Amino acid sequence: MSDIRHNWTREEILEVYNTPLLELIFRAASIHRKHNKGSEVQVSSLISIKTGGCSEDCGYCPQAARYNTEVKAHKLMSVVEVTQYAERAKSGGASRVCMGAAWREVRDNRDFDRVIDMVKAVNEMDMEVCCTLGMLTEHQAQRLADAGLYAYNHNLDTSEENYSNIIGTRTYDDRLNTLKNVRKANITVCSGGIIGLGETVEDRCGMLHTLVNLPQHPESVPINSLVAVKGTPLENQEPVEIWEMVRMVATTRILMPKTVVRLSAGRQQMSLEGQAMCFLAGANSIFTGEKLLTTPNPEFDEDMQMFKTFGLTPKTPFQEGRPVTKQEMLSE
Ligand code: SAM
Ligand code: DTB
Ligand code: SF4
Repeated sequence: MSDIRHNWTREEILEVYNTPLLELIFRAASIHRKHNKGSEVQVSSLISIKTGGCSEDCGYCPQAARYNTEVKAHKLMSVVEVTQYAERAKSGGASRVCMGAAWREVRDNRDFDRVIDMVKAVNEMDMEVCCTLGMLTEHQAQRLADAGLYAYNHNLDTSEENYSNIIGTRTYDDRLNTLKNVRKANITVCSGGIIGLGETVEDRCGMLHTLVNLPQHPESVPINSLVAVKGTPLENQEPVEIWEMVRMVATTRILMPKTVVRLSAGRQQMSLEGQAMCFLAGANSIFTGEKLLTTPNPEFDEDMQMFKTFGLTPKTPFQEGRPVTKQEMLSE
């Protein structure tokens, strides 16, 4: 049977997830090395281009306006500010920049025009550009693609069954519809979720079931571990054990052998040994820089020391080829 499948059942996925731990890690590590360079890790940098004041009610998120958190709202950054951040990220070895906005959805207004200019500017700096801006229409996705956007991040976050316990202001189908619009525009898909929301193992596997059975596997799957922020409804959630993170990473790797599996939020709370297990089990991307969007991340120097200790090297950009924009196609 091929390693790349789109017909996984939930039972099969649960069976993988519940495999005895060391056997699970071994299986995931073997698949990882068969399909990818085991020592290569993609380094991405996050920029919060518009912070806080979001109208959604995502129970985990410090940027939702309705919760009383310490996040200070900030209007959309200027293109110059963004390129300065991107320049710094590049000199630190990042091959991808991800621009995040605390929006429910993109609106066709001047702010979106400015984001288009940001995408063009970072693309010209020879880095892969990713955006996460909330829901998108087909036309908006196409505009981003034409500006040279490489990837779009839009997480399913949890299973369809658990979704309404965490988020009430949009549906699972809304999320899937945006992913469809992103695909149609030929932008690569980045979609994953969070563990530690109070979900069951079945919910984790349910989310992976939806992702793996999409017509095409997402090119990246971020696995976040909840950063419980004071003032959010999930502020008192117990932290997940590192073994759960390892199991989630390993299962994602086995299900989607060629996908970039990103160790996302929650690294600040993980030991070096825990992160080493995750890399062994197939994680091959991280966010670097002292901040994620609003919460702390390990210091850049600590991460570079970790790469040295583990013998990891940062991945260079565009190994899978550059996206061809409509304009380039027309001029050929
Ligand atoms: N507003 C856009 C959206 O919701 O798609 C983009 C930004 S939003 C902050 C991106 C993702 O960050 C969420 O889907 C969620 O998976 C993750 N996230 C947000 N807050 C988090 C937290 N406290 N802990 C872990 N992950 C978090
Ligand atoms: C993703 O899956 N994780 C990143 C990125 N995509 C945009 C965001 C994590 C945010 C963690 C909470 C914060 O820093 O605000
Ligand atoms: Fe808004 Fe995104 Fe946070 Fe939800 S996750 S509240 S949509 S910024």
